[in-house]
Amino acid sequence: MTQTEAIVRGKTVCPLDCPDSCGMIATVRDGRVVSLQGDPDHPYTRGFICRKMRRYPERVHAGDRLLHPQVRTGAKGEGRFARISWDEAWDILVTRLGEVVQRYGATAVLPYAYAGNMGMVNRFAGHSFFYRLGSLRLDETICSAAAGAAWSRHCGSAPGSPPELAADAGLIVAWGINIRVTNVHFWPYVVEARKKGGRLLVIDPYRNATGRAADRYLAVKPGGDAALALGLIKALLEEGLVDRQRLVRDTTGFQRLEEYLGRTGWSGFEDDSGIGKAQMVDLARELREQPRTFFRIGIGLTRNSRGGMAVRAILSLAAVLGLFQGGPGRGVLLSAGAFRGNRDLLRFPGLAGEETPSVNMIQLGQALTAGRPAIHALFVYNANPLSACPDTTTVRRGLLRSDLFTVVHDQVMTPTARCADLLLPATTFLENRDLYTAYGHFHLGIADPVIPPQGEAISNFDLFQTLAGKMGFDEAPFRQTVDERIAGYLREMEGLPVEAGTGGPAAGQWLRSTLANTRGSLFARDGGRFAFAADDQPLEPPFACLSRAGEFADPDLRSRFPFKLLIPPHADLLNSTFGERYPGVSGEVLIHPEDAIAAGVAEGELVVLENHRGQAVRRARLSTDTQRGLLVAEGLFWTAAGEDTAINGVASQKLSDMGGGATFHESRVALRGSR
Ligand SMILES: Nc1nc2c(c(=O)[nH]1)N[C@H]1C(S)=C(S)[C@@H](COP(=O)(O)OP(=O)(O)OC[C@H]3O[C@@H](n4cnc5c(=O)[nH]c(N)nc54)[C@H](O)[C@@H]3O)O[C@H]1N2
Ligand SMILES: Nc1nc2c(c(=O)[nH]1)N[C@H]1C(S)=C(S)[C@@H](COP(=O)(O)OP(=O)(O)OC[C@H]3O[C@@H](n4cnc5c(=O)[nH]c(N)nc54)[C@H](O)[C@@H]3O)O[C@H]1N2
Ligand code: SF4
Ligand SMILES: [Mo]
Repeated sequence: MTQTEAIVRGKTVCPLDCPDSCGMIATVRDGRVVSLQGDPDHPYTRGFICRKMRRYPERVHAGDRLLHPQVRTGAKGEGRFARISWDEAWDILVTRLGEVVQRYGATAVLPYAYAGNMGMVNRFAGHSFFYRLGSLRLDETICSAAAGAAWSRHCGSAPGSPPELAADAGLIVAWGINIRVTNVHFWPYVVEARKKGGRLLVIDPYRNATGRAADRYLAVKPGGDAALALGLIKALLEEGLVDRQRLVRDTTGFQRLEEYLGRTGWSGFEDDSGIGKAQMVDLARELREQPRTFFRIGIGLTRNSRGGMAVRAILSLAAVLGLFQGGPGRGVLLSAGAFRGNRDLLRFPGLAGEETPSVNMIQLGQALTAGRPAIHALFVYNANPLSACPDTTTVRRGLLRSDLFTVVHDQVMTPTARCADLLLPATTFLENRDLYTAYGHFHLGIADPVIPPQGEAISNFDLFQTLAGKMGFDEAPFRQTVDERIAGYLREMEGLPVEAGTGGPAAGQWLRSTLANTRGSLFARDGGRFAFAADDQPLEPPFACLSRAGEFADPDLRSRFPFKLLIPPHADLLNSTFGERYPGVSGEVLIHPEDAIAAGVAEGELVVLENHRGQAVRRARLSTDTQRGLLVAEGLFWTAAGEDTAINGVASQKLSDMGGGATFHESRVALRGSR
């Protein structure tokens, strides 16, 4: 930190679940954070941050920050609480958890946490405690499970390409990713590429902010990416544009995919993707002629019943084009995979006596309302499931159960927090020390606190270390300090440059992974090869192929709920984080003007989206940026207290085809005016 009079500046890292993990500088005056700015020394994020985070100081010092433990005094979900001391809070925690364990067994306790804070220490701070307790486990699938499963199926442990390579690309393909909203620091590399004559192609069912700024936009049908990518490979084969020699040398299993594409007619690829053969042939030629092609693949396109298959097919296309070979402007980036640490050294699964059953976090609603044996204690931290989980209508029903003891540890009064029995105040990242890696680039850093904990807030780490002590757990992980935990994790980390030392870099120093490969093949390091086909997963097709849609193709749901709905992120929210800034705001829904006329809906009007799960209220925005029959509702805005109209109320708990991932972009709904 540097100090002049009462003003202190400290380097820190954005902890939010965002691929960019920005380097930042916090300015503190008289103990208050007065500004957050981008750190110009950060090699990838290079000195700017998004508008959401520029406003973060308001959140740290705002009147609605949770600063003290509180206990419920009103009815469940009513949001009435009374302040208590930490002594009382620990007492309630230890007693109530103890009672549940004694009466029903530890598997009546469910932790629910995700990545509200991506710091490696604080994100995984509770796992050791719940392993030791013997609680139910949580399958952490809500974000990238399908994408990750699909990548490793074909690429093994290969990392992605460094994003900086895209600056030299002749063609950047943004495939199911809204760069200008969810990955804003990639954009300057797009701008650089365009200055040198490069072009941006966006493939998405609606013309999102990135599509509006692109050179070319391709409106694929939702869930139609596998058909499109496979159709492009088929076109390359038919046009004689595939370099067989290279594929035989560098990859395995291509012949099986080739045979499949040869015997499958064009109509399946055209119908599923919504893109005609002629257009696919044109694009295939263009891809073949442009060696400097960079695929930036999003996680968004995996949030449907064919999501894993979409990634598999796109990766197969990338391999046919030779994009895994590396070289100037050429690459494939889904998730960076920049540092390979052993997460057991953060979570300590060895503390568990025996393997206990797990709950897929996407199906929290089902687990709370129909899980057998029943869950009697729910411990939520780092997450806001009543906004971000699918089928929030059912989640709410579960949270309102009178025989459920719910603890919520958070910084603000989220919709989930309103349903707590015991509410615990969490620090923000500005009050913690932690280690941050990234999933959209290849740098890591450590941040020190720039202010002390506010009020009586405590970090996730301190919460669970203290609670473990009070429960009488005294194994070594519960006696670790933050520094010891970081050092333990770094010890086995691959990708860490030697200058990191044993304790990691000094705060404010950014280290680049040695796995960032800017020249050769992405497989060079591990000696693996791209596998087009493999038989090691008997329940999954051996190679990428056409597959059937789930809810979108369901004939019964189709007749009752004519519209397809996507629910992607909003520029001003981070999942549901910052919802407190928009009280009473319902968010918009994009409707094609012809659909709006047919439904009798006018611009700006409040409309109801409903299905067999629930209903959501949004403001109509008429636009040809979406396709006919397709509605798009950006953003997990909170709803007014006690209301059951959050957008994820209509989203399904059904799982994607791989990895147990979510299907947020595959709900059928009906549309009507709200009057
Ligand atoms: N501002 C902001 N930034 C964020 C977030 C946020 O909420 N707000 N969330 C963060 C998190 S946790 C994550 S995981 C990332 C996610 O960021 P992304 O990987 O960008 O994923 P999404 O934003 O869900 O979806 C991206 C695009 O995929 C499109 N899509 C949906 N279905 C399909 C399909 O079938 N095919 C194709 N081709 N496209 C489809 C959507 O319309 C959307 O435009 O963003 C992170 N960054
Ligand atoms: N419809 C739809 N739903 C989605 C998505 C989508 O694209 N569409 N995206 C999905 C994705 S990709 C994800 S990753 C999930 C994310 O879902 P969640 O993990 O529930 O993420 P958030 O909604 O951001 O809520 C994070 C919460 O953690 C709190 N928090 C932040 N830091 C700390 C801390 O240090 N300690 C504690 N105790 N709490 C903290 C924040 O205040 C916030 O309330 O949402 C999913 N939901
Ligand atoms: S949310 Fe993303 S873009 Fe914004 S400051 Fe954090 S890491 Fe950077
Ligand atoms: Mo995510």
